[in-house]
Amino acid sequence: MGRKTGSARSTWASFLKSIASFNGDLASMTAPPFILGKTSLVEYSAYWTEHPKLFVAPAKESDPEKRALAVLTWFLSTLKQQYSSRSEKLGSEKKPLNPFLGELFLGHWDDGEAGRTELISEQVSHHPPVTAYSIFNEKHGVRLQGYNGQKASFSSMTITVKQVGSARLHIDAYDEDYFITLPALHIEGLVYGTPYVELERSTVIQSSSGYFAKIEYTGKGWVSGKKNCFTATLQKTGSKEILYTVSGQWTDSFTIKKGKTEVASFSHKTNSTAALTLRPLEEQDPLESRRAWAKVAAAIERGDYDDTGVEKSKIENAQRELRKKEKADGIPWETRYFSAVGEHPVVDGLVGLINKGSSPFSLDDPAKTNGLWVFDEKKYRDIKSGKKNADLKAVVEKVEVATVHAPASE
Ligand code: HCR
Repeated sequence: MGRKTGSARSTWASFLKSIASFNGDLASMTAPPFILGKTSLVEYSAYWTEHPKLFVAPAKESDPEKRALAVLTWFLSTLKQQYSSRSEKLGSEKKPLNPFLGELFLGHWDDGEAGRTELISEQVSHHPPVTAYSIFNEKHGVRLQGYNGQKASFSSMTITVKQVGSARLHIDAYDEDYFITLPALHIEGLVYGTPYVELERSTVIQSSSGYFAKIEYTGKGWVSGKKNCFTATLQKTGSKEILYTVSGQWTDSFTIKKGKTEVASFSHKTNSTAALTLRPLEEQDPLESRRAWAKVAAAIERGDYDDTGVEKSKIENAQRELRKKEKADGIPWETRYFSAVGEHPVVDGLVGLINKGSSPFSLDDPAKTNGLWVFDEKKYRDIKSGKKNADLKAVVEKVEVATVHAPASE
């Protein structure tokens, strides 16, 4: 158990005992203080685009097969940030802060070549917890949107997490869509007190132009013995011919082959991530994650777990008060950038293609994510043009009032 003290060791042992019977809602899991992360889950959407050049690369390919390969390459490049960056940086996986309803994470990446890529991430549901995001680069006309929640179970000393939801990439110039499913994962290293993520099973990417990629996560490779291994193939939907095979470690490097010939490779060692720009804390509104959680994050940073609890309770109580008020007023919370829709023809079409290609797949029941979430361009434009400012001011004031009046603890 590394360098943990005797009391940390016994806290960890009781934590392991407690999760043996938890209900699958990761947000409700009470983790020992030393495993608490300072980052809210609403921030994790940024992991999709920490390589902006790869994100926009598909738009530069005029051949649909090459575009599909560029999408697959970009997707594979995102896995390390999504699933291992925290354990690499902090020595172990951490339990993220549970986003509150309406929490936002807004920023952008500026890159000489790719231009500006914008990020909008919003907590669109609290029960069950669901985060929606929209990431777009206007210069290259590449747009990603999606939403996700998690369902967890515990057995044989591992937490297994199934992701509900999906992502969708759109390339304006070709009016092309890519439907992307999200990997299941499990947490390894729990017994040693150094949790880290391993991906499992498979994910698929289906394009409207008729290309299908399947990524199989094999964990520790049988031959290499290395962890985080995968093999991916790119085919025309419904065809048996494999156009490209990609294999390697999603945490390190991979090679792309046509038949037996290597045609390209990618390594995280030579592809550094781009820094996300956020507004200074004092300019952010109270719903923005870093501002809202600033006191909690500072308390975690100082290792002051009493204060962490006090500050967390202030936010949680303020949220409870808001929900009560909304109920009393009969005015439910309005998500700022996203809307839940009854049906999604583009996604349905892409899922239809997957099934036509004889890879049976069905979408998650929308009830599991409190609806099918889409980026609402109108809401976004209204906010950008200032049309929605008055409403936002009211919401912000409401939150501030609730925060100020919230009792310090339950
Ligand atoms: C499972 C997880 C919370 C969810 C995180 C998700 C699935 C969120 C959406 C992102 O796009 C991708 C993603 C990456 C993370 O790897 C995954 C987290 C890993 C651990 C965390 C648990 C809630 C932490 C459990 C606490 C342990 C350390 C005891």
